[in-house]
Amino acid sequence: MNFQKICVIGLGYIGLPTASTFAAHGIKVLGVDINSQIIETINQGKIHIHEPGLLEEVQKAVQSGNFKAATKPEEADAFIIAVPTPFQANQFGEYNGLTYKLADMRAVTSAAESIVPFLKKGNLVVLESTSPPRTTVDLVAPILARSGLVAGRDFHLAYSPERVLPGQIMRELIENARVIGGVTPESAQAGSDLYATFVKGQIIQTDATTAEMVKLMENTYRDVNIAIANEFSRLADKFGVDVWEAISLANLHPRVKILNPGPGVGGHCISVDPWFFVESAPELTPLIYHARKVNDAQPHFVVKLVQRALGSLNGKRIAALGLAYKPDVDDLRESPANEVVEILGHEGAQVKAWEPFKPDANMPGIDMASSLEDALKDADAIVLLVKHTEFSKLNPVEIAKKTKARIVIDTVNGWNKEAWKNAGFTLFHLGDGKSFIIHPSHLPRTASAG
Ligand code: SAJ
Repeated sequence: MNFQKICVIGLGYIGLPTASTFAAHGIKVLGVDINSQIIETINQGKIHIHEPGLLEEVQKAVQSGNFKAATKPEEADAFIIAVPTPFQANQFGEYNGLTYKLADMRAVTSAAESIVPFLKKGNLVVLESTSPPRTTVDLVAPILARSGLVAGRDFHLAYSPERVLPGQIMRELIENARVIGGVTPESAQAGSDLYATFVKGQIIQTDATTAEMVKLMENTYRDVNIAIANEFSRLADKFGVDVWEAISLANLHPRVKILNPGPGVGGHCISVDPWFFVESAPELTPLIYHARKVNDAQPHFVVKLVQRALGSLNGKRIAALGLAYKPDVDDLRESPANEVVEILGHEGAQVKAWEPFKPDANMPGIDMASSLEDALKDADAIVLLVKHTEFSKLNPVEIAKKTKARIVIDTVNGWNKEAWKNAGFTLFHLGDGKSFIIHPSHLPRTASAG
């Protein structure tokens, strides 16, 4: 199939890179978003999100005349839907007394509705938004049928999941393998023809529901595996074992690859997508449900660890290092580090947080430090929450000069226990029961000591 003009609906982290990459490869692209400010920004050749390489691509695309943005779609050969699918804020599902989160599909619904007046015979529609299984056939196809045209007979309809990693989107968009699931084999072929415009990775055709499941399975697999690592950290803590040592030894087995425990699972993908399976079939997903619960509870486990290390949290001044949802990114949304800081505050600690990737962030309820020194200055303890490369490189001897704090809680295995001990610190690692056994304040109390 030949594509002269396409409409990309939703100009966020996925839609804008996708739209500008198509335009840079010679296709006329109309980018559509409900936010008129975003439209204005893009038509001026500027961008509203941070992603390396995106600004250059958008500027090139706008200057070439191939890329325009508007608030409404127009007739085109193909339509791509790349809108957010967050949680519903106040509605939860319930099964056997267990509550679970529900996907908010309103943006997908209205994007599909906006296409209806412009849909023509022979068009292609592709859904890219991460969605519960069967969304393409059960939600999108019936909406598009309001045009009088039938998916798979009069026009092509496909689902193609996005699997790019934030920070590397522009490269991964082109190089990653791409799965295209059609409601018919012809729809999958049409989708392949479209993405072959720029995708250099393998393009694999399947059916729409398989493609939806593939995306959810990838992120659920990772979530469940992080949950078991987090549960191992709790067991090791209880049994006086260092979980990091135990994991590295278990991983010597040729068929074992345990992931890293940490303060929890953040971001908008891995902590969200498994719920789409749970919502679609709560009776079939006890493992996925409980893995989510384990990871969601991990910030509370970290707070208990800090409390044990300090004896009490009340009035303690804590320097929290890192607020991003994972190392070396500037994205602070859905971050377990934020949650740890908030809970520490509720428990009576005075926390000052330092995030070098977003020093000016305005986080409600969080006292942001203006520098590492500012965070450390009056601290009683240091808590490492994100393994940013620049934190891993900190020299404990230098840190000792900047703070009176001598207790350090490392939740990500970023620091070497011996080096910090030699510099005069007592360092507690998450999941390291050994550090508590040797710490004098945690020896069992004698009867005389009360
Ligand atoms: N994390 C751990 N332990 C680990 C690995 C990660 O606690 O061993 C935590 C991180 O700190 C972070 C969270 O998990 O809080 C998620 O980070 P991540 O790097 O695992 O994943 P994301 O959310 O940045 O991106 C994922 C990727 N999916 C997979 O690796 C299967 C990416 O390829 C997807 O495109 C993206 O989700 C998405 O958009 O769905």
